[in-house]
Amino acid sequence: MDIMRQLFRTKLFQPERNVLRQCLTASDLILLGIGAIIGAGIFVLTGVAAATKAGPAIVLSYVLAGFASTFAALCYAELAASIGGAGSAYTYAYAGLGELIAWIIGWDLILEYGLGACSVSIGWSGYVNDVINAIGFQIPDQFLKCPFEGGLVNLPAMGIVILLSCILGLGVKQSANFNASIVLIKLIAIAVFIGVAIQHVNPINWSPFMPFGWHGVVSGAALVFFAYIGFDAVSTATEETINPQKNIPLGIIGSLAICTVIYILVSFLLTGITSYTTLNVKSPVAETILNLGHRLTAGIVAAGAIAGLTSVILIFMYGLSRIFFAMSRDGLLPPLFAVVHPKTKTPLFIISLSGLIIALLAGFLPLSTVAELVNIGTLAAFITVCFGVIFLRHTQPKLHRPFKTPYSPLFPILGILSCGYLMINLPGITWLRFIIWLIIGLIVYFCYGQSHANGHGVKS
Ligand code: ALA
Repeated sequence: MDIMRQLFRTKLFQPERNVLRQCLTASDLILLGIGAIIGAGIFVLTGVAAATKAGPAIVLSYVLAGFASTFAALCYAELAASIGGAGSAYTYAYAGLGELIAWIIGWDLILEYGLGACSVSIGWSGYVNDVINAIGFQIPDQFLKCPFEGGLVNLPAMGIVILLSCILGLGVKQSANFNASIVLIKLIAIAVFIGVAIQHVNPINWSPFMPFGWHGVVSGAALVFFAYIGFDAVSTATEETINPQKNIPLGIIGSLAICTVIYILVSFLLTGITSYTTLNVKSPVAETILNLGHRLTAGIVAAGAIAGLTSVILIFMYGLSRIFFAMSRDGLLPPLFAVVHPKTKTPLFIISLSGLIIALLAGFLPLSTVAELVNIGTLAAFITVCFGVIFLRHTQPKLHRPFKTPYSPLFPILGILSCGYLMINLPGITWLRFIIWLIIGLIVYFCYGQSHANGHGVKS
């Protein structure tokens, strides 16, 4: 503890301890959003969701999940522009709904971003291994699987998390530039896929369109909702954005709109070029295009998928560090988490610590089954944000709102209902795990957060 205190007092950690660098533009934010949104959802989950849940109607699942996300995104845009803060939904809840609700949402966001980064890094490892195998090399099995799966450690998953933590530590502009280049790769890959797939569509593949009925479409939507998660991470960049009141709504809504169009196109084409029954494989988009005889395109799609997964991990880890930063600045978590390095202007300590923890989890746990926890956590945050818009319009009608959710309270209510509908379609075991996570959070709050809170969050 003494060492910690001394470290905390050193010059390195003193000047402008809690101030981040304001340098992100609207295009940085749109790319940040696309970076966080397009990843395992479209490149991996679409296959299993089409094959086992929705059939060719997976496109409707995407439309449905897109609606739920749009209502939530509009509410996020309103609160981010009028309240601001690096803590996203946590900060809005603090300003409008009080400390305990804010804590619960903050804890919930830690689950979303932490577990999200972790599960996507495990998927990343699988994809990279496929590519390494395809070019004739092999990583020994014990370095690809965690002990629960008969291996020693998942080294690639650990490696990517550590590498991305280092990039995040360098500075937010550096991270945004790195993100922009990998987003470009994935967008090119998607464009190439669309260009090739359009020539191979056979309408017979769309029949029967809804083999599992409407129920299949809805449970498919609850699963592919994962593909939309990430636009909310844009709101964690509020304190690092130039003119956030205008640019954050642009970043959130712009990135979601672009990705929704891409998802509808890709899922429609994917089920049009092959029978949905063939899609339950690890890399459905790349494999389908390979089966059509397009080796080069399949390689480009695989590269795009790896780029996609990389940017998702990067932005989720970015979001996680900013949530920790905001909660710590309000006293709910130890003060060291909010210390900003004077040179890089990034919360270096918490980036390193969370990077280390995520790397360990990714290396030693089989987290794939826990991915649905990310969905339930995110849906809970979305519902709170929609509710926050209705509540704040009522309690603080004069609050300056540079962006307003249209048709309020109708749209926020539709957001609550659609997210709630997706939530109740998640498996019982996911609910149980989520409740256990929240109980652990309440214990931490009552043992630490409540007595250390400094009330700053109320003034956000
Ligand atoms: N939306 C992100 C993905 O699909 C989480 O990987």
